[in-house]
Amino acid sequence: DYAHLEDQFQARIDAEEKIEPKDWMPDKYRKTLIRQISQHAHSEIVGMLPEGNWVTRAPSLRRKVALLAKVQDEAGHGLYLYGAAETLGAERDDLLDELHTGNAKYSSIFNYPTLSWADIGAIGWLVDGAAIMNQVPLCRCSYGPYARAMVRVCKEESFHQRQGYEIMLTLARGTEAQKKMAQDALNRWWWPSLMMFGPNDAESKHTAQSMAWKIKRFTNDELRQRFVDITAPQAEFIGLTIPDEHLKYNEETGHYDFGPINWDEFWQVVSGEGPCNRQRLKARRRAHEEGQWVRDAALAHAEKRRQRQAA
Ligand code: FAQ
Repeated sequence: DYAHLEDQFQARIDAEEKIEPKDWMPDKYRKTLIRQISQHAHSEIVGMLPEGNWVTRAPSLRRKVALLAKVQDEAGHGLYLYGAAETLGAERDDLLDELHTGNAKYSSIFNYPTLSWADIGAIGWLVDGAAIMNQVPLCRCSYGPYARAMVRVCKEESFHQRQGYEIMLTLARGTEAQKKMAQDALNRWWWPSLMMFGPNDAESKHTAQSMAWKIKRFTNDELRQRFVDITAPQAEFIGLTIPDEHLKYNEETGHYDFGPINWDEFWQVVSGEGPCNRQRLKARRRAHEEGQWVRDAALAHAEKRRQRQAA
């Protein structure tokens, strides 16, 4: 019976076995994974927009090449992740519909605007930095296809993080105006980056079950703390100031203490009312509509090949 199957399933999880697509799994495990993986895929795809805004305005050929490569990597991550969600029985068209109708979530961070070139540095350093912190443990996620997809994604994210940090370093060591631009970008991206890790543990409705199923290996607050601990000395090294008067190394705990997060802002952005939510969804819907001919052509080509093989 179902309870017995569930016990066996949990025993496999406890023994660190990977769960594969054809294995039995509780409905809620499947639903949780489809939710998380598809939100993750949408984040990668929507995440191309803020940076895409600067591809034509990169300050040098070298910067442009790196940025183009990064944005293309994100498209690739989105595709592996939709593929991983499909192994659970989800249909890609349905997932995209959910995104385009505004029903599916994607990371809050991509609803903020990129106002200067320094924002490209700040995104690589902070947003990819936060993404790696969250995704390295996902390489050990109990669901095989998601865990394996994360291995390559993390390698690419780590290159993204370094290119961003290097942009910030260069600006911070540049002219007064460049240093000011870097500081302004850090001021605007710092708090939204901390929000990427999700609500505090006490407010996180999914964490307990996702930890028991070893989908998540650390809680939202644990990963957020780790991110602050690693990033604070990096800011100091390049001579920029994190916009938090409470940020201070705590000798006793061995961690940085930091100030309160504005959760009202977070929930507002998550509910569709952030600075760029409408603009992002509009751009995605338009890209999807304008891509219709590509999907039609691919289907027609596949059909032609099928007929040729049958003949
Ligand atoms: N934004 O109970 P929890 C990237 C929602 S990295 C929007 O804590 P959970 C790379 C959450 O869905 C960014 N919504 O949920 C890149 C839930 O709502 P629901 C993507 C958020 O799942 C870099 C509710 O709040 N990374 O794209 C956010 O246990 C640069 C309650 O929350 C991933 O998706 C948020 N920040 O923990 C690309 C990683 N936080 O679904 C381009 C995989 C929470 O019940 C440029 N995902 N919510 O309606 C995860 O690790 C988890 O899903 C968390 C949330 C940690 C995000």
